[in-house]
Amino acid sequence: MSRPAILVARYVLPELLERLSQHFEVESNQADQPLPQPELIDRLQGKRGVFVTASERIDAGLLDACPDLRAVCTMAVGYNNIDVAACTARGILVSNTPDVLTESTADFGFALMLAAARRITESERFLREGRWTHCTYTLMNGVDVYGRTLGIFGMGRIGQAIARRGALGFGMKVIYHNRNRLSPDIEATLGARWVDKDTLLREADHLLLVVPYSPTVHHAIGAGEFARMKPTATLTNIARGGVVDDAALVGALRAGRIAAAALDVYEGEPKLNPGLLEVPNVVLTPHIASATAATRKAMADLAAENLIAALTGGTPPTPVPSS
Ligand code: 8YV
Repeated sequence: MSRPAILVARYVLPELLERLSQHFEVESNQADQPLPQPELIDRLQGKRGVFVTASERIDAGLLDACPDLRAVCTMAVGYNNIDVAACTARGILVSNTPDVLTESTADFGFALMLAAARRITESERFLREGRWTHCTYTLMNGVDVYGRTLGIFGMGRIGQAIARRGALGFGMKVIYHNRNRLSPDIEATLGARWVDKDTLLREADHLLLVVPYSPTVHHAIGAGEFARMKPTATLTNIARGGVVDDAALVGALRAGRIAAAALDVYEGEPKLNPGLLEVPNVVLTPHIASATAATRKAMADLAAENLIAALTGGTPPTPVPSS
């Protein structure tokens, strides 16, 4: 019997291609340029499985055009780029990569928040541009983190890891808003208190967004929310572009409605709202929250493990909940 054919839609380490080739006829994209949708569909013809990242759009149109697909395995914890209901309706497995990236992503989210609070990237630009002539009382005064109130919007694995960093490492008071409350014992362990969204906005000194993207949270943070935040507050988004109204954020940063922001994800990425490139009080990184070599390898290995199990009669370790 011929071996199933798969497409590895983005770059992976050569040894992982080798591992997949032990089970499948593998077509790869080591050039790692995201495939335009028509080319992705064309290259998926006859394929039983596909390895994707958060960049590839797996929608009903693609699934209709690729009737052989049986498994979509993404190297990401977020999967809003995949129409899971359409996959489920066609009996197609969808998997993601939770847990293996939790700590790296939480580290990065906390680092971004610190960088925004203490104006680290703004200070570096100031120094590199030769503008530092002497120390002054107000030079790059930021806002404190230690002992302040950490607000977390979205309290899943990554949000809880961030809460641990704040409560245990920085003596912070942790409040959170989530669709579902955590159990009392987890709240006690984290020292976290559930609050409604309005309270989260009003009380947080540092607000971190780690909520999974869905239309229900599109522009969950916009002009109205910035108006309710402290003028000394910072906002950090490591969730997904679209959770924040980036145009409203530019306005809030320009007007000083909040002190600073840090973004790893953007509406329309890799393009950004041009205003974000003009305001000094924002830290900008290119969607790298999970990007350590070890964690990227663990994510790719887990996505491949799901693909192998799904297409060889095994049990995929991390299927996403079917819609
Ligand atoms: C991905 C991410 O690695 O896991 C996610 O949801 O956004 C990142 O960790 C990146 O999007 C590439 O897939």
